[in-house]
Amino acid sequence: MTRPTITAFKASPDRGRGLARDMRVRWALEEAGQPYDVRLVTFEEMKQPAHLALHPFGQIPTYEDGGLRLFETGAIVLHIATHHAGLLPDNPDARARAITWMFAALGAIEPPILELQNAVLLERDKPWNDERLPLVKDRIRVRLRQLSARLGDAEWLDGAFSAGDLMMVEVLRRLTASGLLEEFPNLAAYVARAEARPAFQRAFAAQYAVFKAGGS
Ligand code: GTB
Repeated sequence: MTRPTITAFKASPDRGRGLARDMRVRWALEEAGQPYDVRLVTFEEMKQPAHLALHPFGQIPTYEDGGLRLFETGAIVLHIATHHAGLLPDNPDARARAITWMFAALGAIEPPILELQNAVLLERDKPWNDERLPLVKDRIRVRLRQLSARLGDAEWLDGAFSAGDLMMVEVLRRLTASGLLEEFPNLAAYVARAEARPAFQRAFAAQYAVFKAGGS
């Protein structure tokens, strides 16, 4: 791995709150101690051929390292974790379990959370939204209850902190504004514990600096 370049929003709609998905990649690179460059793109640039060649869906983040070009945060974080120490255990079974948690974050926990964000941001004025919103929130609660039971009093999901925790925490952080996380104190504490990690703090500061430099 040489020095990779990632893409991020030139003007993130989250106003520096570290909720856009470049945060996952920044955090993984910080945990790995891997310096990186960032190319900031506008929404218009993301839909142009140059960016579409990197990301077929015209989104951020992307990841370039030498001749390698990746998109999708799951694939990017897994690539980083595979090429650096610290994000995946050496033991093959423990490694497979950590990767399972990455998939669980993206495949089991994130989808209902995205439904809530669509309901709140894109479907607010639909006549059926008031009726649907409680159903969407309850679907999230089902998953949070199960995750909370599994985590119990443990510090991390499976032994030492791993890319599985990184991805899970990043997905859970998307619930910040909803208040749902606070219904599960061990999950709220889990997220707070992860956010206190120096690597998270560096990643957060780096994305916040982009927002501040935007003059807002
Ligand atoms: N599955 C892909 C992955 O994991 O990499 C999803 C990538 C994705 O959704 N990227 C978003 C994007 O590029 C940015 S993170 N959207 C622009 C587009 O699709 O045109 C999503 C996001 C955006 C804003 C906030 N926010 O303001 O709080 C939070 C998250």
